[in-house]
Amino acid sequence: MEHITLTVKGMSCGHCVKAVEGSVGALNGVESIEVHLDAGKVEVEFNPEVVSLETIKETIDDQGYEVVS
Ligand SMILES: [Cu+2]
Repeated sequence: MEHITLTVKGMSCGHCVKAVEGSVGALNGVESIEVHLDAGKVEVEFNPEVVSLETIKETIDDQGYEVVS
């Protein structure tokens, strides 16, 4: 299991939190996701053998937010 913290731009309210948590949380291989709205951080625990970091980033991107790092 891998644990990463991403910096994500554009999240501003509870709806954004739900959009990111819901979409990433629905991915196969994602064990847990937590959005820290004030800090603009997204913490993800995932199994890299099942889902790639690239897929996680793209999923956040597809929701309309920008993964900065
Ligand atoms: Cu929002």
